[in-house]
Parts: sequence; C-alpha cells; structure tokens
Amino acid sequence: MPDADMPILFTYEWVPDFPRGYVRDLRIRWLFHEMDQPYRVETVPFAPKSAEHLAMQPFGQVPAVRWRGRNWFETGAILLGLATGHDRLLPEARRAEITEWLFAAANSVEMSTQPWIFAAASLAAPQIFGPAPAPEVIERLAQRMKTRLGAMETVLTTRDWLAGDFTIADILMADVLRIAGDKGGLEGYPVLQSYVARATARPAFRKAHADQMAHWAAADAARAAVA
Ligand SMILES: N[C@@H](CCC(=O)N[C@@H](CS)C(=O)NCC(=O)O)C(=O)O
Repeated sequence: MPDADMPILFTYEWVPDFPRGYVRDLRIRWLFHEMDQPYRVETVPFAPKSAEHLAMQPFGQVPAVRWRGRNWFETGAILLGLATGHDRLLPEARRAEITEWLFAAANSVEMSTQPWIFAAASLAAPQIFGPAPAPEVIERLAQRMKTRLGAMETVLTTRDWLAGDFTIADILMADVLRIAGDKGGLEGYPVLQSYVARATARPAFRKAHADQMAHWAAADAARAAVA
C-alpha cells in the first residue's frame, strides 16, 4: 500500500507508566486491526500542546487520525467515520443502533466511570492526580457508576454483543468497561466481566494493546538514547 493511502494515527510521543495500555489511541488501533487496515503512527507532545496538534484536535487530546485528506478527532466519531462502508463493523442496517451505543459508551457509561477512576486514583496517588475528594463524594461517584454498570449488566445478560455481531460499538463500550474493570470497578458484575474478557480475547485487541505498549517502549528507548 502506498504510504499516502495509509491512515496516520496521532498519539503522544511519551507518557509515564500509569496510562500505558489505556491511552485512547488503543481504540483506533483496535479498529484498524479489526479492519486489517495498516496504519502508521505520528506523535505529538503531551505538553505544551503544539499548534499542529490543536489544529487537528481542538482540546489537544489524542487520538486524532489523518486519512484521505481529512483530519478526524473524537474517538466515537473516528470509529463511525472510518468504519463507514465496513459490512461487519458497521452494518448499514444497524447504523442507528450502533450510533446509540457509541454515544452511550462515551456519554453515559464513561461519563460515570471516569470520575470514579480519577477519584480513586487521587486517593492512591495524590502527588500525581491531586488531592482526593472527601469519602462521601467518592461514594456518590461509585453509586452513580454502579447505576450505569447495573444497566449494562442487564443489557448484556441477553446478548454477546451490543448490536448483533461484534461492531465498533463493542470496541468503545468494551474498552470503557475494561478500564473500569482494571481499577476494580466491575466487581459484582459477572456479565460485564465476561463481556470484557470476550472482547479483549479478540486478536485485534491483543495486537492493538501490544502495538501501544511497543510504542511506549520505543519512546523510552529514544529518551534513553539522548539522555
Ligand atoms: N473525548 C475524547 C477524549 C480523549 C482523551 O481524553 N484523551 C486523553 C488521552 S486517553 C488525553 O489526550 N488527555 C490529555 C488532555 O486531556 O490534555 C475522545 O474520546 O477522543
């Protein structure tokens, strides 16, 4: 494949250990492996945010993708845009349902898991994440998250995947739940644990995860070489 036809995935040039394996470029790597679509990676500094980065991603976040003359940002939109036309990952007949689940993953489920994850992280490492909220605040965040997880547990009790076979909706939802699960958030949710296990057993997830970890290892090596 000529290089010009290959999508470019933008991620950070380096991050410390704790977010490795969780940086959201993994969700796009996962998509590319599901599609058997080769891609290459370019990097942006975490800080300060470069003008090129902000031109692609107005919040200075990752992932961003450049492909076929267009820049894409926001993981859900990238998944929808890049999988369009792919019969298995985004079957046209189920587009509306898949879109609903993408928004649900980002806007309802991750919206409840992220604040709890950050609060728990502050408790464990305030020097990195800032002062921990009061215990009753953390408890309220946990309860809010459990409401959403309970609903997802019910949904996934009667199906393996969110919209028929595995689709891009499962990439986003499973990864949101994986991160919460790795922090202990899925205790008491056996259906969600099985869903995450099923999703992350897919070769495309494994390759995506390995690619991201290899990226950070190469970044460490590059830093060591100039030190
Ligand atoms: N809604 C965005 C969130 C992206 C996001 O939070 N990216 C993190 C990395 S996983 C980031 O770049 N954080 C640094 C920052 O917000 O400055 C998406 O899903 O693409």
